Parts: sequence; C-alpha cells; structure tokens
Amino acid sequence: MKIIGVTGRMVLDSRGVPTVEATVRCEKGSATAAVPAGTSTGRHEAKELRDGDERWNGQGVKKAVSHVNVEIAHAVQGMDAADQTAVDAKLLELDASKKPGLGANALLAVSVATFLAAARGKRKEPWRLLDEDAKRLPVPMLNLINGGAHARNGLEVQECMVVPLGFDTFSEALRAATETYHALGGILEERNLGTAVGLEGGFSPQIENHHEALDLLVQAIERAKYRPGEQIGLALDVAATELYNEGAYKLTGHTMTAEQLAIEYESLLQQYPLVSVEDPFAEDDWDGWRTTPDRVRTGRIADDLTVTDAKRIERAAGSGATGVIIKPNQNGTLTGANAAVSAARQSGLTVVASHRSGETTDGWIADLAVGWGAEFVKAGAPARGERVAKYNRLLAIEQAFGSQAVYPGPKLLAEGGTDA
Ligand code: 2PG
Ligand code: MG
Repeated sequence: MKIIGVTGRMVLDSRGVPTVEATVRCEKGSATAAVPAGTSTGRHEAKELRDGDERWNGQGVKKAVSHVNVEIAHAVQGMDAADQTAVDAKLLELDASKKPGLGANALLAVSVATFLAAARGKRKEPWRLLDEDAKRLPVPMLNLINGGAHARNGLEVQECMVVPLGFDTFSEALRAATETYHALGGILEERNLGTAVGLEGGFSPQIENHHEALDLLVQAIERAKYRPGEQIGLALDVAATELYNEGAYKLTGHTMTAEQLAIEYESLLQQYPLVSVEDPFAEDDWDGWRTTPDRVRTGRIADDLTVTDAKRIERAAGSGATGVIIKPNQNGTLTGANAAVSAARQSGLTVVASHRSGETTDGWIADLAVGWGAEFVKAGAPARGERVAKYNRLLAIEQAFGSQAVYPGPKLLAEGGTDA
C-alpha cells in the first residue's frame, strides 16, 4: 500500500467557491477526495488556507493546492497508506513547520484520499476500515428549511430539520422525509412563500421566524401522511454564535441573555416535537451551555462549541451537551476526527456525522458515519447532487448490509430522541 504519488487540484464546491481535491496513488490502488467548507464556521476550527488575493474574491486555494503538490507529496511518498495514523502525523508535523500552516483544506484532502486509497488497496468498503463489523445506519437529519448564513430570507435560525426516527429501515425513513420535503414544497407554493432553496438544498421561504418554520414542517409531515413526533421529529441548528454579540443574543428583534434564550427553547419544546437543538448557545458561551440541562430537555448538540476537537468535546460533556457534531474538516485530519469520536463515546455523547454547507459530490462522510457507528447524519435536504450523494451512498451501504442492517431510529425515539 506504498504511496507512490500525491496530486492536488482546485475544484469548485456547491457554493461556487474553490476547494481542494487530492488524489493519492498507491501501488495497489488510488483514490480522490475533495474537502467541504463551512459558511458559518466556528472560531476554533482548524484553519483552511485561502489565498486572500483578488482572484475568487480572496477564496482561491492556489497555495493550499501547491502545498499538496509540493511539500505533502514529497513527505508522504513511500509511506504506507494503510497506516493512517502515521500519514496524518506526518501531515501535522509539516503543517506545524510552516507559518501560517499548510491549511486544513490541504491536509484533509490528503488524509481522506489516503483512507480511501487504503480501502481500495485492501478491496474493502471504506467504512470497514473503521469497523469491520458495522451494521448500523445513521438516522438522517434533513435540513428542509434553510435560514441564517445559509439563506437570504428573514429566518435567523440556520437549520430547521426533520428527523425520521419511527421507521424500521433507513430507506423507509429517507422516503418519509423526502415525501415531507415535497409536501412542504407544495405548501410553500400554495401560500406564495417562495420555493427557492438555500445552501443546503432546503427551502428558504419568505418567513419571519423559526415558529413559522416549525409550523410549516409539522404541516408538511401531516400532509405527507406521517405523524409528527411519533414518526418524524424536528430538530434545529440555531448556530447561536451567529446571533451573539458582546454577551447578548439577538433573535426576532429581541436582545436576550442566555437564560432568556433557554426560556425560548423551553417554550418551543412544549409546542413542537423537537428531538434536538444544535448550538443553542455561542461557541465560547460555556456558562450559557451550563444552564441548558434544566430548560432544554432534549438533545443538546454541540458544533461550534466543540469543533471536532477531543479536548473541547470532553469539556462540553461536562457543560450540558448530550451530543456532538463531527466534521472532519473542523479538525484537519481523519485521525483527529476519529479521536474526537472516541472522546464523544467515552463521555457518553451521541455522535452526529455532518457535511458542510459548501459541499462536493463526494460521499465519504457516509462511510465515516457508518464506520463510526454515528447515531445521526446531517447531509442537508434530500435534493441537489452534493446532498443526495451522501444519502445515496447510505442507501448502497444499507443494501450491502442486507437483512443484517440496523436502523436505530425506533430505539433512539424510545430513549428520548438525541438525548443520550
Ligand atoms: C452547521 C453546518 C452544516 P456550515 O452549522 O452545522 O450544516 O453549516 O457548514 O456552514 O458550518
Ligand atoms: Mg451547526
């Protein structure tokens, strides 16, 4: 599985923004991986390298690509692609040796391509390299209404999702959520609210607040002939860092303390079947997070707070989080993301494998979700190529599992949704 060459190139992500793709060629097989990017990124994420010049509005990745083609290619040549830990350690060593670093986008492209090349060389499905005996599919959290930094409407909450828990198989769950998506489109059309979509493929209707969004989701679930709460739950990604400024949150025209925001979540929980709230508080508002357990009695998922970092995840577990988002590009290497998953497991946290708002048509996050045994996966709406690539990959994995496939939705529902 000796690495004989590494090539990097620029490709476009789903937002029309440059990103890094790398091909790792081995004696026994080669593979290519492209890196996604966030729009509402956390301050503590591993830094991607952008050119910052006049091309591509400063978003070019010429330097990051050159780091793949020169420094990284040179350093990993001759290494064993099957030794992911050693390759990732080498990437981090190189990164540290250079100011301002090679870029997490350069590192992750090579890290994931190495993983996929090793799987090819071993003639195994990629998820098998993480867990040879995996049989569990994740429950999808589908972002049907986009707001915040992901849309140009008045909705401040970034993601309003449906979570099809009450089904026996992944494919039935995906069907129910997709039928709900179409029912929602019909409702929006009838009410002239607009059927334009946001960055993650969900609708971005002209609505004013998250109450309207949640009402629309409940109505869409019912129109699709499913039972809200019993079969399909709801979830929010508030991305509260985006609402936070100088110690206060701003939501629907009100300036609030963390406590007042928690009271808002408490009242939402009484009205809607919310199985989780992601980033209910800002990325450094540890105090705000600590107030959540009493008021926010549902899954409390950390994303910007934890940024796929094992240490921050351990701290979050002691600060009221019940689950974490895992995004490999927040970390920079697959080994680092694996360590974040282990930290979550050791702390008893639920794992939500996640895409980014700037995606490619790669499906590897689906393999990682299965290999990690993630309870949930976030991959956007069930529409648009870069989103369905992930769901379609999960359909193929489910088929390969055959009668042994496990869909954890009903069990998680019985245990209280995403509340670990
Ligand atoms: C999030 C993500 C993905 P972004 O906040 O969870 O849905 O958005 O990639 O823009 O950070
Ligand atoms: Mg998030």
